[in-house]
Amino acid sequence: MGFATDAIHAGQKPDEVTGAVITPLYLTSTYAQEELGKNKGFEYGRTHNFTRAALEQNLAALEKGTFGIAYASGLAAIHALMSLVKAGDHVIVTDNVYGGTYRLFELIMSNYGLSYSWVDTTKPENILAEIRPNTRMVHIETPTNPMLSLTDIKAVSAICKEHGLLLVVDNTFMSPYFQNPLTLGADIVTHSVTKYINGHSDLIGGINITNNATIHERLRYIQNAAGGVPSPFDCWLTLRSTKTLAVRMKQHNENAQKVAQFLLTHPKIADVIYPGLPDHPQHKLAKEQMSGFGGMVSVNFKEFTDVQQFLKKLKIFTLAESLGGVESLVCHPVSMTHGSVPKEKREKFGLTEKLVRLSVGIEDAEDLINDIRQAIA
Ligand code: P1T
Repeated sequence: MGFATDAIHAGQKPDEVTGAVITPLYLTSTYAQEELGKNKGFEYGRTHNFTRAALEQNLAALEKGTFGIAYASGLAAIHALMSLVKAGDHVIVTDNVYGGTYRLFELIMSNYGLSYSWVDTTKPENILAEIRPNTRMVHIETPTNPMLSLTDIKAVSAICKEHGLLLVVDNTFMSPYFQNPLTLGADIVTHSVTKYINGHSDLIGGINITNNATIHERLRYIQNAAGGVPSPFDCWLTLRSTKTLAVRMKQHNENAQKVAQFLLTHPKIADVIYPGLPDHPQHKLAKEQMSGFGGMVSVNFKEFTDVQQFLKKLKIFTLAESLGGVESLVCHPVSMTHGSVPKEKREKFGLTEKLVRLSVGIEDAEDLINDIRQAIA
């Protein structure tokens, strides 16, 4: 099936009891058991929920995967992946990831015997150079948040296969509509469902998707044992959202391209970072491994004072953390999403106080450009 068809139908059959076309919302913490050891396959809400299972099947289909395991947040999904490694193991991570991923790995999980190497994965050979006898996993984010740097998933997958390493790809920025890492050799795809997948800025969620039955079995066990599950209502809302993922992503892409083009010509802007621009250093790779360029645009201003004015004067773009919703947001990563990343570390990959990140929504592109024009003036 095509993406839009799967988005609307995968994991969702009409209800067997009433024929309801929309997957029912099962708000229950537990299930009646007929007698000792006899039940309908549902025992307890943390372990089983029909609405959650429908969402897991739906998102797995969109990522061309077999198994989906849902969580209460994107970070809960990434945290669960750390249960696939153990004390003494080493993980290689893209140097520029979401600040919360950095905080989880470097400031929390490192207290439990895990070690991390922060690597510029835009060059796959840098990964090769960091592999140690105890390396078990490579965790990449592509495109990265907020520098929009790309990693060649196929090339990294070849390295991981040769060295017996698990490859995890955080695909939050592209959504399954524009990029499917499992088809490029990744073992696990992780998403902050909070972002494009849900797309309406009204819930927090996460998902891990894999084709590997052994990984699935372990993650399913951890999902129940550690318990970071999403609420049934959030699963139901997300199912409602994925039905329009294809049309939303097309519009995000179209609007972001227009906004990026407009910013390119502005004298107060030093550079515009968008994988869809021919001068993006990895535009060729973007065209190869993604089927679009997404809705995120980052810009470096020439002066920080202009950044402050710009953020104050925007009217349609809201100054807020998060991204991927239908409404346009603007963020100052250094003081907001990436506050936990030390200055020396972030400046190495170009993240300074002059960088502004735009999550371009699906409003009328002309209104968005006019808003930017008045705020930057
Ligand atoms: O917020 P949560 O659902 O827990 O997702 C964490 C996360 C994981 N991966 C990426 C690439 C992300 O961007 C995020 C969350 N990011 C933001 C809140 C932000 O504004 O960048």
